This record gives sequence, structure tokens and C-alpha cells, in this order.
Amino acid sequence: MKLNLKQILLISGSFLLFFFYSSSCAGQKSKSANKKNLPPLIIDTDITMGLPFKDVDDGLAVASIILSGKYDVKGITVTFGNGTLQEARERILDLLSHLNVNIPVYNGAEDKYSLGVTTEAARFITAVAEKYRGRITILSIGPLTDLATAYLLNKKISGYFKEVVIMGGAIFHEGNVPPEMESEFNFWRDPPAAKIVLDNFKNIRLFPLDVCMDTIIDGEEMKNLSQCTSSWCQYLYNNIKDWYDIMSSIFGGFYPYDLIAALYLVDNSFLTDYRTMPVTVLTEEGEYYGKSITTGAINKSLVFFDLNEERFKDEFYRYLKIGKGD
Ligand SMILES: [Ca+2]
Repeated sequence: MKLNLKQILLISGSFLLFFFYSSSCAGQKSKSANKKNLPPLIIDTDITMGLPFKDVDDGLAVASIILSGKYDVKGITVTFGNGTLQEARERILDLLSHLNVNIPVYNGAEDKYSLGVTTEAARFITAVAEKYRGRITILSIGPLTDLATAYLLNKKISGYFKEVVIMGGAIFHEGNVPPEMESEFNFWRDPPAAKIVLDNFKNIRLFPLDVCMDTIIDGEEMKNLSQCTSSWCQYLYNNIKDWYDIMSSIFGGFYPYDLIAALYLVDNSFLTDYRTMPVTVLTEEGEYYGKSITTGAINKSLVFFDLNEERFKDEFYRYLKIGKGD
């Protein structure tokens, strides 16, 4: 059979259509299959990145997890802490929209008096812990009210997490809450919640000030970020510059606290010293309110103490997608 030009074009057109359809379906299939194979994660954050006079580390932490592509983030729960609950919600939605990802956000605690009050965040944490029992990880980088409230809703979840990764406490390092400087900010915002979590959850990975103040984001990183021309770099620079300016006049830069806990989940090769030890939190009002202690503690955590600064900085650029000098 001899085909004319029109028939050849029709057949090759149909073939191309079939080819594109199959490959695009295969693409969708492998994308969702890939996501299914990624470890499930919940992030609980008091993000304030981009607000005047507010810390930016939660924004860096959340962005590093998402941009790494290494996790299937099931949802982000927001809490009071650095700012209000509403501020955290607004800032996380802004960040997710700039990263062009669709991750559900759940409202958590409004203040420490919300401990034990059921929120959509606490319900979400218990439901996801049940569903992905043994495989689910949570990254908690604010006060621990949401996780403690989830525990009070269903105490069995304390054993369901593969890892409970927490930025909080100060073991041998001084605290960062004036005037006493005994306590660390996240634990101090809700000491009873921190105590519930530290005393009951299995597989805790704790990132105290001992390791989180071991490095600083300084002028070199800000210069490279300012010279990186992608829209993501520009967004990040615009959202962290004011905080850097304030902190650099005091410390020479800003501490990346929550980012260190987040990067542990992405690529932990920069961490150099860690020990398993019992840790709990003092809840009595007064000078030591919210202080983390090791004596009298009943539950053990894996506590991180030291990092390799050069490797950490490499990860800072790599996982936050900041090109050096481009
Ligand atoms: Ca935080």
C-alpha cells in the first residue's frame, strides 16, 4: 500500500500524539510513585521569616527540606512562638507559594495555654502518626505545644515516630532568654509541653544551643545570596536581609538554629559530636523556668553538640539552592 503525504502526516501525527500521551502519563506516574517512596514528614513551625524584627531560621529550615526533594511533606503545622499563630500561617503560605508547592497547613496552638486544647494541628499529627506508624518523622522547630497536645489526644503516638527532631534546650551552653540566660527560647515558651515531649517520646533527636550556636550566617553568605540572581534567591535575600542587619551589628551575623535541625534530616554528614543522654525541662515559675536539665530525667534523647562549619556551609548553599557567584 502506498501512502500519500496526507496519510503519512495523519499516521505520524497519531503516533506522536500516542507517544506524548504515554510519556506524559508515565511521567506523572513515576512522579507520584517517586513521592510515595519518599519518607513521610510533618513540620511544626513558628515561622516569622520576612516580618520586621523577627527571626528567619524557620524559613531557611522549611525551604531546605522542600528544596532537597528528599521528603514527602504530608503537612505543615503552625504555632505561636517567634510571633503569633496568624503570623506563622501567613508567612508559611507566602513561602510555600514562592516555592510553588502545594502542602496543607494546619493551625496549632495560639499560646502556651492551648496545651491540651484540641487544634487541627494536633488532630493532624495524631492521624498522620497513626497512618504512617514507624515511618513518620516530625521536625519541631517552635514551642512543643502542638506535639504535646497531640500526645495528650493519643498517648500511643509517642512510640510511632521514626524520629522526633527538635530544636530546643541548652545542655552545657548558656540559654538565650534574658535576663537569666538559663533557658532556651523554644522550651521557655511552653516548658510543660517540652517536658511532656522529652519525658515520653521515643527516638528524639535534640538540637540544643550547644550545636545551634556553633556557626553563624555572616557577610560571606549574604554577599553570595545577594549576587545569586534566581527569583528564589532574591525572595530569600529580601526576606532575611533586615534580620541579618540587626543581628550582624551584635553578633556579626545570625544564628541558623532551626536550619541545623532541618539539615540533619537532609544530609547529616556535617554533624560531628552527639551523645545519647536523658534530658527534661524545669517547669516551675522563676529563674530556671524552661531550663533543660539532665539530672532527674527519665527518657533518653540523642543530643547533638558539634558540627563541621565548612561542611555545614556547603550544605547551606547546596540545599537552599544558592549559587555562589552566579
Ligand atoms: Ca522556630
